[in-house]
Amino acid sequence: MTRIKSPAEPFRIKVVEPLRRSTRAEREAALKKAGYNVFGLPAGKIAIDLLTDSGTSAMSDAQWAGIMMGDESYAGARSFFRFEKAVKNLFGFAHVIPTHQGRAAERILFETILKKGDSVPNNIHFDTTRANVEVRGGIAVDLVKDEAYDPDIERPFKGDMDTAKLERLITAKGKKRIPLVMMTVTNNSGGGQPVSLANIRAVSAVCRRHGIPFFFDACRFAENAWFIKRREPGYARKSVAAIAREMFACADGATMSAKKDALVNIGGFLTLNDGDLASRLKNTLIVGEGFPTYGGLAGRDLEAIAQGLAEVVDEDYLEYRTAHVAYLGRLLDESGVPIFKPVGGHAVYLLADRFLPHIPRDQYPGWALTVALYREAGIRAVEIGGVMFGKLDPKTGREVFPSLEMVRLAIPRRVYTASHLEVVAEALIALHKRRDAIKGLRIVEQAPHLRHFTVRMEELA
Ligand code: P71
Repeated sequence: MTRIKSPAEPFRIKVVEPLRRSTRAEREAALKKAGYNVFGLPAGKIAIDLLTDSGTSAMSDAQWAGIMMGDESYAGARSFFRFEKAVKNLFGFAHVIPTHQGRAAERILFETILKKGDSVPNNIHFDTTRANVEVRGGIAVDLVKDEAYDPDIERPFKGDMDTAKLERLITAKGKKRIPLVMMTVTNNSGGGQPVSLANIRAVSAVCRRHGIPFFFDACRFAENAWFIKRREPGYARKSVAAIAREMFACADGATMSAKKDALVNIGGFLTLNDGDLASRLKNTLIVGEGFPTYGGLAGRDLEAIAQGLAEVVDEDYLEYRTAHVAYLGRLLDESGVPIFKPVGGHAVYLLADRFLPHIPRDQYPGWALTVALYREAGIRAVEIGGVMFGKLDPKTGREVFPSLEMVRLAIPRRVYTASHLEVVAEALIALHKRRDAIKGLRIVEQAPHLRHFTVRMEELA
């Protein structure tokens, strides 16, 4: 399998952390105790952890140096101003409000602007965004182009929103019931696919025409900008930083989980142009997160974000990053393991319904695959399918499933080498050969929102 070449890491390793081994019996016991939910596993019993790329990056020497330089003043810390400058430099909005992570930015935003019954369009909402809309009685509407749901068409920008669907929604609901339009870059629930600048401009034009604010869910903005540079005509010679600025110039603001493309372990922010709204958001922030110059973070965290934002737009890094993820995709694809195509920016998504055609959707094939992968190889992945996004239809009492049933192998940034990816590919190829032995599951216990985090399951005989 090493015929396919892996990209060379554009860094050398200065600090290491041992990987842990476990026996199959230990993993079996851990699964049982966790209710067959990989979120419940102790990380000490995991060999390679691909649960998420969020908050799992390795920081650079310059970021660690920044940690020592953190100014921990309650108000007006030097670190805040450095952070604010770094965010403004790439995002270009007038106001920057730190939060402890992305979902706090979402909560504060929706708490302030969303009324019961309002609709919030997005290309596809990720789980926390959807939950933050829905817990306030809002309706989260996914308006991505249909091609996003076809895992086989190789198109460059499968994260693009369908502007005709957006126009129809605005006509149907009225612009007063749509407090904002969001756009997730890259589109995490749809295979980590990028959105083109042409589409960003088109969506922005629709929003401006109707006077509806347009916000990015910007977690993976740098990976998105890299794909624009590589795939969209006219951008090959622009810098990723310039492309990012061009993206954000089309919008009114953004929520950001810094745990992804700011290369840090914790943090987030809200950034926007509207001064009145910024003041209202800060009032909400003070009640729940902290004073507006730290927003639930330590000064050192703000330093690390500022430095991370400078590093993430480095083009050697982004070329390696996307090639590294694509390398795992190619190893799997060449061996007939079904994956979503093309490979996204931060993860390879397995097509669980094709991997396990003998398991019906109501026995959660994606979830079953995460259990099997851990049991066999100590590798942790996450289901992005029927458990994460399934809904009970109040009329029929039956579960309605999202169209894609996937398992995401999210690759932490600067953490694993190409050899680790080869171990993952080998385990999955072996599992695919023995797939008939994998069993479906049923839900024993679940929470009303974001059930995947705490659900308890039982394997079916
Ligand atoms: C990811 C996560 C974090 C996560 C979520 C569910 C299970 C496991 C891990 C978080 C996102 C995201 C997008 C597009 C907002 C958030 C929230 N993603 N928007 O993909 O992907 O950010 O975690 O900092 O609160 O693993 P937050």
